[in-house]
Amino acid sequence: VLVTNFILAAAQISAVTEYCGVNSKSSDCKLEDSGIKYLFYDVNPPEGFNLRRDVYMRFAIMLSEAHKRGKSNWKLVLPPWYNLYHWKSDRGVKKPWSKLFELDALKSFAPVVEMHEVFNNTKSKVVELDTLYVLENFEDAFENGVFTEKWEISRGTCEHSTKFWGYKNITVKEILCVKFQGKISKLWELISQHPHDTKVMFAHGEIPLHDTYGTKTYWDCRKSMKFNKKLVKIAKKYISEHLNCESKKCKNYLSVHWRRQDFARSRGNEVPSISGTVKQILKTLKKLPDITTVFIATDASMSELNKLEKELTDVGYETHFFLPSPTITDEYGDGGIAIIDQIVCSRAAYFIGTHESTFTYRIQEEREILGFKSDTTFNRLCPDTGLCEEPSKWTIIN
Ligand code: GFB
Repeated sequence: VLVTNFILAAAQISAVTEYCGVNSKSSDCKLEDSGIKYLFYDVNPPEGFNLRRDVYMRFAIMLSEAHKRGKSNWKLVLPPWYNLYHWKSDRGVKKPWSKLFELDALKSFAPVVEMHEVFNNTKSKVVELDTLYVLENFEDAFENGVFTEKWEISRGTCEHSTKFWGYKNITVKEILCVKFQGKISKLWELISQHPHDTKVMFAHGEIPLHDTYGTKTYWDCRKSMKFNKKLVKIAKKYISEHLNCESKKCKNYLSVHWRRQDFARSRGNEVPSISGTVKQILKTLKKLPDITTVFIATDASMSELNKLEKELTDVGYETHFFLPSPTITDEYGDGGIAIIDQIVCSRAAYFIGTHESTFTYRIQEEREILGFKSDTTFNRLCPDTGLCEEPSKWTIIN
């Protein structure tokens, strides 16, 4: 009897696997029977694109490592890019990751799915989360001067949104407020408290720390975040037509990431004025006699940018910045334009970034992947006056 039961069970499992396998039509697939579990996450709403990319990596590594240890039924749900504070042209749009990144490349590293795939795999088209964990920081990270990894379900209420990226058909059974400090894999302890859950979500996914910051695994994950091929094509065409280079490692232009707007307002002491910026670019160009072209990536207003451009062209430097066509803006939005700027910056002979901007960090990583020498990458704009701390160098591990 035991053997027969075993054979029957095995046949059932294989039927389900077949039913929900890679080649199955997702609308026919009964997710509830397939044993797949979904991990959703979201990030503090005011956080921008490039911190979100880092939070993605923490979760992707958590899931990829878990897969290696047998937790192969968990999938990470990619939260759509929705109403990001800085992306004014994309209001109300739920942008899937495939618009900005190559999904196959992401999937080659971690078991990820787009939100629309989850809906397609759910017959009722309603996603009911079993538990939403709203993460919060402990008031005091250092108890008696020591940082220990810990979590605690809080009794009180915590701030959270149940809007779920504007979807009306995502609901939640239970919400738990959790004070959390430590590495991301510690979240498995929370998940294991409710072993029957098949859909869990973490709000404030930026609170848990990387398990493996800067290691080979970190870089393998980072390398898998390949930009959407169509965006790469647009950037390459721009570099070829305006910056006169056909290679991934150009020799003939300098690039600058000049972060302004809210960053300049909140970090006035760290960010140079327009003429302070020009002075520093010129100082660097003096050391690079073969370079006469400058590319500026920025979120500055047109009037600020025009001033900067004029000051550079007045002294003989060809100055460029990427102006998207309405078609590109409509198709890819502010996120796509940010990526094009990042690609152009990453291929320059020399790069100067904005101190502590995650937009700059992601360009530096891209340059590490391309194999540029560190001293052409880890350079920063300094404030007009006062100290100018050296930028940290996060070099690649292959
Ligand atoms: O990526 P991001 O969060 O880096 O920057 P920081 C925010 C957004 O600004 C990006 C736009 O998603 C872009 O939409 N942006 C910034 C740019 N620089 C450029 C650029 O050179 N080109 C283009 N096309 N767009 C932090 C935020 O920003 O700044 C925090 O994450 C907070 O939420 C803080 O706002 C002050 O790390 O620079």
